[in-house]
Amino acid sequence: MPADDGFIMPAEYDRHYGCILIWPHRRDSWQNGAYAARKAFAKLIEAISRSEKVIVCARYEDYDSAREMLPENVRVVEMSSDDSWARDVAPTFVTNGHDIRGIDWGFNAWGGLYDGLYFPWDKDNRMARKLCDLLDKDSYDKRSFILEGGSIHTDGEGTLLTTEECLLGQGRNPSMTKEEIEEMLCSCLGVKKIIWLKRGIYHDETNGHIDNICAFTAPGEVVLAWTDDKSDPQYEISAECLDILEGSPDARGRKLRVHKMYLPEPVCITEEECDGLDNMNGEPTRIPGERLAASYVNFYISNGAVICPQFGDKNDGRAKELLASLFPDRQIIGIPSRDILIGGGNIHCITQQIPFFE
Ligand code: KQY
Repeated sequence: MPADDGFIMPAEYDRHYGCILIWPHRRDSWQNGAYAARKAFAKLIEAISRSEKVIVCARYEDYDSAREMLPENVRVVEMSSDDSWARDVAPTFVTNGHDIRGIDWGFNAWGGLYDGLYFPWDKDNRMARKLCDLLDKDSYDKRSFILEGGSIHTDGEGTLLTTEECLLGQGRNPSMTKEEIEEMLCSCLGVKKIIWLKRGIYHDETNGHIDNICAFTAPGEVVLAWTDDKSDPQYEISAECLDILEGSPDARGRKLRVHKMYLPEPVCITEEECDGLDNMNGEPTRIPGERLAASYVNFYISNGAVICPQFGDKNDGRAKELLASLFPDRQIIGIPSRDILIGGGNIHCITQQIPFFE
């Protein structure tokens, strides 16, 4: 187990070797054969590749498209996948300060047969091990425990953030108690304190992944997705998170500084966008007017930049200004990300950092 051998999960703001993404292809996730999503992924990948290595996994039939649309300094490797959520299907890497290893969690498409989002998911479930092999790094086989990378955030100093909505739901590990889940996370990731928020972003189909609502920006500091609109169901959820965060010292006993990150106005999918999505098993995957889980918290911290979703909303600039104040040594890059959001997640969900190793 990583904790016993000195390997821990570092924070995302620690130095990276690189980043993994998966080229989008699924026609019931991404509009018009994923064309618009590919353009958004390509912008993001170019931005990340300015300061760290990027590996993009593409299916055999999409290899040429990825190679043509991506910069030369990006490595494209052929690998099968069910969809494109690297945060959730790539390994969670742990480090001992010199080398890295990958944790191969079980993946069941966010809830398996209980409330999962697609079936089958076996190609996704094989990716973590394949990526460890590709990087020539050892892996821990934890496939008996269902976990997605988007459901955890760490500060690299012993604290982990997650949500009860996701980790204690019926679709992941229903036979485990909260204490057993805590033990698993502590031993695998080298953490000492888990801060449990109750719920994630309203109408988030991942069952409330932490990475859409709250993220560490430094030891002792977090951003929390926020609205002042009391008539929005999100208000009560964010207010409850704020109470918990303010009352939960981190693993080193620090009171967390919570920065409110104002959400965009509710973002809903249009009829035209729904028309661009294929059905899944004869049923539409989205309905016109459905609220999407848009949040600026779903950013990625690369070595040189913080890359943040933009929705064409009045709060786009405010989110970037907050990040600029929290990351004065990094460039803040906004990426129009509605075409990623339509797939059900955002920038953080489609990236997985590889910590630096010697
Ligand atoms: O947000 C994520 N981490 C994944 C979202 C998956 C959505 C599948 N349609």
